[in-house]
Amino acid sequence: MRTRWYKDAVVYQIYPRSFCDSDGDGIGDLRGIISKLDYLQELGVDAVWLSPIYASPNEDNGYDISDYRSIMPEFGTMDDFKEMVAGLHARGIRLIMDLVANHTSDEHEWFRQSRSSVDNPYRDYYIWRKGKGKNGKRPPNNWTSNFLGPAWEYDAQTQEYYLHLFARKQPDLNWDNPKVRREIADICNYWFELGVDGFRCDVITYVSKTPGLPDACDVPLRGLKYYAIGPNYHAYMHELYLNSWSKYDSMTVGEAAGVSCDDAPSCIDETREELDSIFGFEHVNFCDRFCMVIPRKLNLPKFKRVLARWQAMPKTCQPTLFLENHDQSRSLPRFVGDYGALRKEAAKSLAISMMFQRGTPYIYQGQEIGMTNCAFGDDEYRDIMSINALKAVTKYAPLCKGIVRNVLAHAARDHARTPMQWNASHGAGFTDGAPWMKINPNHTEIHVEESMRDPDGIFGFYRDLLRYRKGNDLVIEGDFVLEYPKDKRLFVYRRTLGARQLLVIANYTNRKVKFRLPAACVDQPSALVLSSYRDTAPTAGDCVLRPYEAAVYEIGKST
Ligand code: TEU
Repeated sequence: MRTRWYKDAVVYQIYPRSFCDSDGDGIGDLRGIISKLDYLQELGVDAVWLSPIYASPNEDNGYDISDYRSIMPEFGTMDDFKEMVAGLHARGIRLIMDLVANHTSDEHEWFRQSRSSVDNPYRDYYIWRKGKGKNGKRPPNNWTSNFLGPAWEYDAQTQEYYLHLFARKQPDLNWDNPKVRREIADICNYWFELGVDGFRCDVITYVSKTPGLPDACDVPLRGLKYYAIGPNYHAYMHELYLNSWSKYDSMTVGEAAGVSCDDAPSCIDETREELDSIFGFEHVNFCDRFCMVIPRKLNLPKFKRVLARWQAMPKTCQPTLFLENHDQSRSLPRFVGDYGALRKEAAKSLAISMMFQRGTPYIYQGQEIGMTNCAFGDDEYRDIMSINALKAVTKYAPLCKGIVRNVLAHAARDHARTPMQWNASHGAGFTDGAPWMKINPNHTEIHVEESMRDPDGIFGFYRDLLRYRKGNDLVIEGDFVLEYPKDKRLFVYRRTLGARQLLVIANYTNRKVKFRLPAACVDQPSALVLSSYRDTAPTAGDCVLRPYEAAVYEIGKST
């Protein structure tokens, strides 16, 4: 029976490589995670989403899988995995694994077979085409890879090209082959039987490609319109639901790059029996992006408008609430900018404005202590996307190197991947050895020990927020009403359920801002639930909000 437990769950994302290293090799691992289970319980999360831990040559840090049924040796063993699952479950925390099924590693056995000859039984597991032009020397179409350059690679063995929407070492699986879809369902069932509670499905909206793979002219990702929610996407998701997800008390969340709010209900409405939820990127994408040379400041009215549209989806559609993940730079510099000495207040203001909306909130490791971006030298980037960008600009447009450096300084995926800051020691409590990537020098001030000790710390704030949220049907299912949509400084909304109301107010600026109580709250008793300042007014009313002051009030209830 599916209980849809995700409707009242807060999920914590772990990027295992950077979370906690137990054996001093500088790389986070499963035993490191096991040592932090009490920490997760103390925070009060209901589930963990674990970025990939399967065998992988690590071209893209595990998002290139070479064996779906085994654990990457750097991360540990199957016994470690079982112990971790038991430890999570003993603490009432569920486990969501990352299902990377749009592509595999080129070192996966399927691909080794596939590339060996045109009549190998695995040939059709991937997308092979003959080249175009005289002697077939041009790629089969003009699509570009998400990681720069053409989306096709020529393979001399059989003199054909294979499609890779990401790195060259990440060939796309051919989901039009029913055998491939059966393999994926079997893989899900294998992990369910090991106790896993659900899947975060990597770029799952890309799995169905338009037949004929036509040339495209969209920018910056040429071809996207021919594979984002392609013609058979819904049929394939429903089939996976029937063959796997529906058989367990599971939850699924799909990474839905290229999907707008208008398309979302068709992907996640409960009646469709496909995915349970998706991550849309409309609210994060208009911030700073690779393709935008100059990083932009947050456009708050637009941000609110996008979020409000997702909130307005039917109640049979579960939104996701997130600002960070392993592909995004940190939310503080990105959504707030110039917070100066008010880092804690700013982090709390962001948390309040996001986590009282309807939906499943996600906290990315380090967000709960307000980790920030890191300054990197060119040779300190570890992400293939950053490395490719620097290589390409050096080769083709050296004069533009400054621009690329600037974009990376704001938007590189590396910012989210610096090791978790547990304490102020040399290895940040992350490792005793040499870390696989740079530790943010600010770990001497920003770290878990400090945050847990501080009575006004961000950690304790998140813990209180999660406690309040748990089981609170007003937060879980109440209606969302955006107030002052055009206001460029304040994010204000109400949640209502019958006669009950919550008022959520967040100042997104480093200035004082006048606040006027929304009409629906006037002349009503109110009580403060949570705020970013210790001495925020105990009842709601017209006031001047301090920089990053944010508060949640129960309305209609007296103090
Ligand atoms: O991400 C897909 C994806 O579209 C992002 O890489 C996107 O390009 C990036 O967010 C822009 O900021 C998923 C994984 O989350 C990512 O880590 C993998 O690299 C990628 O798929 C390939 O598996």
